[in-house]
Amino acid sequence: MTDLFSPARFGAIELANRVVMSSLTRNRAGAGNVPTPLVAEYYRQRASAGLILTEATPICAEGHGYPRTPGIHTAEQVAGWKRVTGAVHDAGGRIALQLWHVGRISHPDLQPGGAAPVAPSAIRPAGQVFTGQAMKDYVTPRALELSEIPGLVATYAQAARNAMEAGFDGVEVHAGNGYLLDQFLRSSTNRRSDAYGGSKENRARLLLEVMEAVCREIGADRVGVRLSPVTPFNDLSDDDPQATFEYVVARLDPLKLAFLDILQGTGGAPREQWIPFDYDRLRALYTGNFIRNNGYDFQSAQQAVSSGAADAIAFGRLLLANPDLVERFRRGAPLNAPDYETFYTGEEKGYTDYPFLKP
Ligand code: 8OZ
Repeated sequence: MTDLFSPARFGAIELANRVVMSSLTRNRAGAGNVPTPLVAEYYRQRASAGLILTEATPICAEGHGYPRTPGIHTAEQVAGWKRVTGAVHDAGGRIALQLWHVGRISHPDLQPGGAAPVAPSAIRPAGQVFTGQAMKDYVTPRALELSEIPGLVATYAQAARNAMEAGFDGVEVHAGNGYLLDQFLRSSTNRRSDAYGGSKENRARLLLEVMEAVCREIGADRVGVRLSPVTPFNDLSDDDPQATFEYVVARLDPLKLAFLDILQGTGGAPREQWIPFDYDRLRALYTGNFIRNNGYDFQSAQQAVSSGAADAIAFGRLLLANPDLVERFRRGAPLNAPDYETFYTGEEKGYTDYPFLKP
């Protein structure tokens, strides 16, 4: 019987088990947004997970919206990531890079030349952004010109190429959580009147072009995608998320990707507060490897994998706080509690100092 400890093959990637490390922003990159040896140590510690999905990683300078997030668009960043992939591979793990563009979730202080961030439409997000010095209100973004879209698609493909050069086993395109591709997908942030806005078919067009370009660049069997159909994080929503995301998943299926990674529910909110959505419909529409994410514990994860509801489960906070989560699950051992104060700050504190089980 297949369970959480069973090996799996996701496209070209062999997983030792079905415990996936979810992408987690940790803000520990060094100068030039380069991953440091400390970042390599953090991922190495978690290499017993079947697959690590890295923190969200900007594909270009305009894709940044937070301080100290490591990029994949300079030679120094590629060299820094080589340290990370080498450390994880030496420890027997597998690691895919999450490709990210924040779109409007940025600020001129974080953009080249102090320019406005880009987005599908000039709609300002509610809320504030930390620019590295201060909290500032979001600004009204600049709507991308139609003529800029092919260059953007090519930038994703180039970033995937850079990830291969850095030694990653694959990439995950980040199309969730209110960032650029999600801003195109969901109706509240996409008011375009061209081929990339309006109907769900048009709103999905950019993501599908990005997926096709990235697959052409590195092979579909090393490419996954993250979707989050209902999270309101970063101030967006969809008029009919079920219809939008059923369409997206049906169009992704024939690409024969390595995996589809679905963030269920609403950020860190408890299950009772989740916006209703039928994730089983997405599972039924998708014939490839299906990762579910958010709020699982050992029991519910085992149940999901052994019933076939998922091929793997991604864990965020549990793997953050328990580098040896797989072994703890195996032994039924107690878990370290995550320290929320050090999620986004603290260097090694709350990063590489969570204790392992005694042998
Ligand atoms: C938390 C803080 C900053 C970024 C996401 C990349 O939600 C993020 C993120 C999360 O996908």
